[in-house]
Amino acid sequence: MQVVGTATRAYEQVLVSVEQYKAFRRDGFLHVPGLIAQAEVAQLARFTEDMMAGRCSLPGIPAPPADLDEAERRHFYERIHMPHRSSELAERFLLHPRVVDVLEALIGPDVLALQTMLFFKQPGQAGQGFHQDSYYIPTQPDSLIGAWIAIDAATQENGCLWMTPGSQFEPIYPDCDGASEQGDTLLDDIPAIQSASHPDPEVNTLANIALRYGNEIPVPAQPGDVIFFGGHIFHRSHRNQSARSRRAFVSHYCNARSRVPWNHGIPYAGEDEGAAANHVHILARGSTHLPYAQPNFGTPCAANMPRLYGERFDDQRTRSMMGDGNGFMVLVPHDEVIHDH
Ligand SMILES: O=C(O)CCC(=O)C(=O)O
Repeated sequence: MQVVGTATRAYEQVLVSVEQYKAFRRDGFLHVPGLIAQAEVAQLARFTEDMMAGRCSLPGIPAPPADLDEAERRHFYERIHMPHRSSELAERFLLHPRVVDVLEALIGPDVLALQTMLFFKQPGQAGQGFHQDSYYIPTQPDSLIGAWIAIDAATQENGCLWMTPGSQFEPIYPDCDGASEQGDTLLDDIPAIQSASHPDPEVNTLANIALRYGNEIPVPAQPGDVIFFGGHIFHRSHRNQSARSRRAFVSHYCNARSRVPWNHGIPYAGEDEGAAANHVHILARGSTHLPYAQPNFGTPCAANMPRLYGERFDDQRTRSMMGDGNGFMVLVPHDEVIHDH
């Protein structure tokens, strides 16, 4: 396989093993230790400290009022949404090439970057009850995936993620409280749920379904670890019951050939006529027949460096991610595959 283009990647490309790919499909999530360098995680930590101290703010997001004491300031934010649209740093982490390398293997090769969230989760702050991310972010076909970057060490005590392996094969449960229009309503025997994400399992009725699995597991993580999880898996996190922060930077992506009728609740061109919002989301890797946006701050990605991260090949052959025979997931042209059936 020949990689073309004059520029070269300024980082060591991450190869995903076939075993990791299989684990993601089998369990519904994949924990990749140490994917992000400590120096880079420290930048995210500093950014959250600056926000909590009121030293930096983002457009549209109020800063902590000056009369708050330090403890109150630290609890002013629980999470902020879509920081990549106004922060160069957040855009850089959304399009982090090592994260996108893994996404390319798991849901690619074509990857569209949709969303970012910064969780502050200071001591005492709440967790997020059982939910499925595709309930909030529709993609058609549904190829949604989250990448959860640990900024602090996440433990059971300070509210790490908990996953329910196997539940990634569940449909998206529709609701009966109008919180989401998503959900599989055309299939029989899929009950409507109520109060998804509510931490109390008595209130959040998705818990009745999730807890039947009986195999929920904590996923502790170290700073720089990234947990990738599909849009259907049942997952949650508990309140931070420690004296330590549990911050995380979370991004969502889909295959760039999926239609995305979602812009974080913000209207977009053609929405009334049923158009999709792909044109406001950034092409991180590969190519697509659908529209896409450029990154606001020029972070290198397929949208602005197609020869390096986009098309990459001179020929027009169709390629998919497949095992290379040495145990790694790589882009393979279809006509090189030998079919024995
Ligand atoms: O970080 C957390 O506590 C919850 C994150 C989560 O559930 C999500 O991003 O879907």
